[in-house]
Amino acid sequence: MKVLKVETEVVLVTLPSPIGSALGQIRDFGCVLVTVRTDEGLTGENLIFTLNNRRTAVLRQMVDELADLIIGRDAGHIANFWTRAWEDINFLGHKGVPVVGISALDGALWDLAGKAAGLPLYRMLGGAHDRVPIYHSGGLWLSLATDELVEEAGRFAAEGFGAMKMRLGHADPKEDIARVRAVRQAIGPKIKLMADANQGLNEAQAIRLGRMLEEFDLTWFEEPLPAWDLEGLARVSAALDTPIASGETEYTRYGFRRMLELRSADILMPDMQRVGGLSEFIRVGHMAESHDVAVSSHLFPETSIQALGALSNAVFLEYMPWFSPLYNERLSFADGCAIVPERPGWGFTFNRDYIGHLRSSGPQGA
Ligand code: SMN
Ligand code: MG
Repeated sequence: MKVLKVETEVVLVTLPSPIGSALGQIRDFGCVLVTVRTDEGLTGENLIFTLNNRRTAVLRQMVDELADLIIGRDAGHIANFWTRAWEDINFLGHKGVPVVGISALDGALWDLAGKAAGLPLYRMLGGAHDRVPIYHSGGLWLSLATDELVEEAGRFAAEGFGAMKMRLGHADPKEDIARVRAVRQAIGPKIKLMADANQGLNEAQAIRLGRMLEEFDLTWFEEPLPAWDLEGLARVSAALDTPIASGETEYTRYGFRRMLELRSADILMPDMQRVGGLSEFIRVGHMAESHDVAVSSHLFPETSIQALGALSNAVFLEYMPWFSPLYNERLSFADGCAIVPERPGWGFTFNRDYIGHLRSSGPQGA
């Protein structure tokens, strides 16, 4: 099966209301939808995005300009594409937009491979679990007042979520502590709670805040430090009993190898578009397993679930429903877990009606 062509299109996905995090306010997402077409009529799909639609055109251009590496080639030679693309991006660099471009095509090729084999990707990659514990990440934002936080946490618990994540980042750490205390009191001791600082602290602040957070039995304390400070993160990790989760802003096996060597984090959380696609997510997952380190995921629940379903050391899928309306299918849940779809490929296909509606009504139609 040969690749005939690669199509990209941009859609703007807008949140019902803006949300606040230490990364700043988030209003919408510029999504680049990628479709790889083959001579046998099968198509592979994938998506990448930018926050607040900033530089979406740059991402799209990156994918368009990597497409020549797969057109006319065997669609099943995914590792071959990856290696050639790695050489091809050398001049621009092995992080950032070039890697996101590789991720986009890698994922679409895997979707094709799964569809061609009639298998969900987690089975093609070895099949470790048919369900993965989830935590609700689509809420508990910094922009909520404490009473709103408590109300939302109670609602997630009532909906059956056994784990959820809140955000940290108030100028006064006492305010962060008060908010974590309020949420913990609202959900009780059994529901798992994570907290994400989104890189907002320095080493001393992170250790201090982390120590104050120990009493709330957090499942993890996420991204306390700027993403580049892996040595500092290792020191924060060593100083605290609470597990540290990080890696959503890290790239490829080389970035994660360094995190593992330094023991920067207890839980790695590859982001499907930054890590280098499904190929690299799995490489990182296996490398983490060889260090007895756990993996979670970052955003992209519909695709990340196939990676985590293939990894024995997977602990949690981040459930963030931002892009769910772009698909025809929905994740299904049971007992605090998401069920790994048994449909071929990702098991999620683009909802062309909804995408058509977004493209005709949105300012970004392209
Ligand atoms: C996050 C990342 C990007 C946008 C919003 C929230 C956050 C997470 O770090 O882990 O979900
Ligand atoms: Mg995070």
